[in-house]
Amino acid sequence: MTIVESRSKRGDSADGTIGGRLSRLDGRLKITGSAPYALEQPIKGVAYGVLVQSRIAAGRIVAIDSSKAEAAPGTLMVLTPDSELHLTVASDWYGNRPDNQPYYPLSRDITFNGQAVAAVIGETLEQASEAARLIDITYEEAPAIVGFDDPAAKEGKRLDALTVTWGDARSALAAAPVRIEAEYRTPREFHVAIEPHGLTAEWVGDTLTIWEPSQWTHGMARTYAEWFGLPYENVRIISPFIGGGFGSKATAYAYGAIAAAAARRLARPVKLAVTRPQTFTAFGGRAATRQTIALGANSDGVLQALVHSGASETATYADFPEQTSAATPLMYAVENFSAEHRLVAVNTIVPGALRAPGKNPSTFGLEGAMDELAYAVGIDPVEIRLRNYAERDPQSGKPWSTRRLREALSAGSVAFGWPRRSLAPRSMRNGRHLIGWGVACGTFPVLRASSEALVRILADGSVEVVSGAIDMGQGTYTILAQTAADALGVPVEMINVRLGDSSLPGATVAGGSMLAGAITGAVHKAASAAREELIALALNDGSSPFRGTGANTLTVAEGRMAVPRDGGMSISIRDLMSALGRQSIETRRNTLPDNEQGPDSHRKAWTTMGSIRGPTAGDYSMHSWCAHFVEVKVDEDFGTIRVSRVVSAFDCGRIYNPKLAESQWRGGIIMGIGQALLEEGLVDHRNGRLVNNNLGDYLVATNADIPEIEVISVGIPDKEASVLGGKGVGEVGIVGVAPAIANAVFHATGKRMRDLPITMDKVL
Ligand code: MCN
Ligand code: MOS
Repeated sequence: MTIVESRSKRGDSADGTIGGRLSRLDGRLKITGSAPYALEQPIKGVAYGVLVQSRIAAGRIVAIDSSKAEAAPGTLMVLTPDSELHLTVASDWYGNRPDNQPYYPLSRDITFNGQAVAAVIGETLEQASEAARLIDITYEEAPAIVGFDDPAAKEGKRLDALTVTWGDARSALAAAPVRIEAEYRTPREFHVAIEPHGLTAEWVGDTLTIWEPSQWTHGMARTYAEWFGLPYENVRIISPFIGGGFGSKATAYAYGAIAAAAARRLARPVKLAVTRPQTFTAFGGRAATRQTIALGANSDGVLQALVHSGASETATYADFPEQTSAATPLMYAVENFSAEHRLVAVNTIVPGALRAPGKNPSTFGLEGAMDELAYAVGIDPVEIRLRNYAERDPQSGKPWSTRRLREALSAGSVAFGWPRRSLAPRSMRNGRHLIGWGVACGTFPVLRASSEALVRILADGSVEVVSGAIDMGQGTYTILAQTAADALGVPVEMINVRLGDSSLPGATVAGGSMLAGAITGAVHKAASAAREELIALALNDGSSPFRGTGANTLTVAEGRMAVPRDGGMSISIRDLMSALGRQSIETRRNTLPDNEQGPDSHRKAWTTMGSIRGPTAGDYSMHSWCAHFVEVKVDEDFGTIRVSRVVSAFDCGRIYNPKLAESQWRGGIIMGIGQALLEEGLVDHRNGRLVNNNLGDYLVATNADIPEIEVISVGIPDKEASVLGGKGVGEVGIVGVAPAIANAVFHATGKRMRDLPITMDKVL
């Protein structure tokens, strides 16, 4: 899909270059309904698949009778656990793969309520849905562990890789003059992207085309290829537009294997739309967490010890740690430290990554505990964070690449008016409303990955930027047009960006807030190389009009090449291409230098997460940082809580497009407000079923819940973090919002909120 749109009319001359406030190039297409989403692709001859999910949480299917479904009008095929689909287990995220292990996306063994147990393919969606209802399944139910508070749940296994210690935390804690200790909890949370999941799968011979919303076309193509035993090149994932993913669209799931297997059997394209209720169990949301944090400090609030132990829920059949200790070792200087994380197996689908996995629940504990410490010693909560400021990474000992958290605290404090705050809880009010002001910090690591981009200068002077990377709303189309315009010296209107197709050059996942840094780097390098090539041709080619000028250097600006002197010759790139007789100039570059791409083949580098470089892979420790300042109004009679003001300051390095970055931060903050006050997956204790599996009962923040949100950038270019100096933006905004709100509710009411969401019953 090529996007050509006019730029925003802000009159800002820097609009189309890096750092300009260019509006989203895909914005008009999306809001006018002209952006084709995966399931809207008109595929000829498509049949409709409907997924049937288990109604028990643990046990076995003892009988499955699909005769009525098979006989129903329009039924083309019924798949059950007894259908042999001939699939093989694919690699995990990191590229590890067991040898020749068969993969059964449908199974008689049930480990969670909502597990895929059958599918019907019909001529129409209505017929398939009706037939799906007619499948008779007899279960033999086994006792289920419905959550980690279930008496049957175990303490869980400790993950050695997540155990961090230095100094002697327990003795230092015992000796500390001031000690606080508390448990913090977060419930199951879900992505609820507005575009639900699903796909259309079509086979032509042994090539497979999949239209499916994807945060990672290359990674998902690899999975499908491995499931079906195909060469990687034989699978194509097409995903030009995505209605939000938040971590849920980075992986191919069982329903995808089922739809593609059905399409192969039927020799007909199959579309399978996951229904809204099914999106709560067809893939995993954020795991429930609990964590205990003990802080030891002196009477000035200077930390002496931190002891942290956390746990998260996982499935019985696979592990996904929602790492409560993800932020704890990073935020504050402390000489004695210990943290561990346990995984508790319960009957759920394996949880997954949801915006800022780990960092998000981790800061809910730590930033709440720091607030509790501030009150225990009678120090302002901003001041206590400055007193314990980590001047270098306490865990790795490496210097920060850039860490402007002090600047974030100070800019946020000034903009919010924090100095006017009175320390005591319940000391600020407005009529019936108790007013509370809270602060909390957040962080997210800089991850770096190999990604390629192709830049093509065409005969008409326009430029194509091509990559298999995706845009799910975060702004990739737009920032890549800006990056190419900047590097080439071509107006942004002349740039066409093509994304969202695994047959295009390889790119890493739009995840871990790493895509913008990775792919702007590749585009910048490729566009700069294209510009150099064009200049070299203009200087050296026999048919170049610049041959007679005697120039030994040329400039490119606003789509024209010129001799850099007053009155020097200047011609448009289009005329130059024509004079040179060139149809195109094409360059392809990788964002990582050759020596940092690791031993893996390029393909492996962008189809797995195995070669991603973590925040301390080099000489520095690299992270984004933020500080949130929040005001809440709590109705003393009713216990209702409104977030009435938010000011947040961010250090995300250089910002490629402030308009889009601000929108990313606000989006994260809005999700954080929902997380703090509304979101909670509720499990029926009788059958392990998620009861609020719809947008009416699983509450997320709406416009009416959201106040004015002021966001401030305090970042400076970080040359270690990425080619252009930016750090991650997409996830850090949600990190620290919930604890800032909980801290504000304490300030308003005097009650500690350690268990999300903060509902009125907890406040009264
Ligand atoms: N940006 C910038 N300057 C920087 C870095 C980023 O201006 N230094 C802006 C750009 O507009 C860029 C965007 O922020 O497109 C996000 O960049 P980045 O932080 O690199 O994140 P990714 O591109 O890797 O996007 C993934 C990230 C994640 S992991 C989740 S989860 C998330 C998020 O983005 N899901 C989103 N933001 C989302 N936004 C929307 N609308 N929908 C989702 O599902
Ligand atoms: Mo984001 S949870 O890494 O897709």
